[in-house]
Amino acid sequence: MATHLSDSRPVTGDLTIFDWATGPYPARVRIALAELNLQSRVRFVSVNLWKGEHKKPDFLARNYSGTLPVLETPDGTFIGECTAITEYLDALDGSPVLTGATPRDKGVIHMMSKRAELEVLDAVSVYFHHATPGLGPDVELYQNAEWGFRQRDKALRGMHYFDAVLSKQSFVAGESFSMADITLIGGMIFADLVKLAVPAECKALSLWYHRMQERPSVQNRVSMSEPSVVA
Ligand SMILES: N[C@@H](CCC(=O)N[C@@H](CS)C(=O)NCC(=O)O)C(=O)O
Repeated sequence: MATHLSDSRPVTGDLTIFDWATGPYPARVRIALAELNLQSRVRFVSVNLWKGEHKKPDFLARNYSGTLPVLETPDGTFIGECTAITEYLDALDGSPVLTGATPRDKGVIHMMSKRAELEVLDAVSVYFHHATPGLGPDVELYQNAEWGFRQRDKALRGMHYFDAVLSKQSFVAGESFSMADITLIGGMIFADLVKLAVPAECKALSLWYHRMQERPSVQNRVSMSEPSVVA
């Protein structure tokens, strides 16, 4: 279930996630939660991006960066950044399945996840915020369209890179599903939202994304907190 930022209903889960149900970055944590079967422990608090609630002082006190999602742990610690939240969730029962069980796997997964952020997801995000109306004039206080279009082109180059990776292996960081796949899924979700098409020649990337979209964790990410999301 989801409550609103200003709602004071009692906490039902021991983990609280401040997010926006349809956001591409929140999607990453929602997918991780479902993959780890932790949804029932979470209370979602909806923070309205379109109204700029993530830039208001009470939210900035929880996450200096003014971005979603943010996790509040049972001891009242706030953890921002999808990668950090996923690492926290994956470590809860002592047997990580998304972030690597060996030093080698941890390193490779972190590297490929960071690469998916830098080369695709964050680049699409900059394109959205700078070269499109983004979240609207009340929230987008500075825009630089040229920078936005450069980042769009970077994202398209990134898609070609991941197409080459996925033509040689089943998943982004090797032969099993990991946080790195979740990060790239976030990039593809954002690309869909801004109507940035995957280049036709990126067949391995498209086939991988088709497979990813069949995972229940990806399919059910928005409904995880609906219908009580406050718009
Ligand atoms: N590096 C952050 C980025 C988070 C992010 O950009 N979240 C989006 C939500 S889809 C956001 O808050 N955007 C609002 C803004 O940048 O004004 C992370 O990985 O959590």
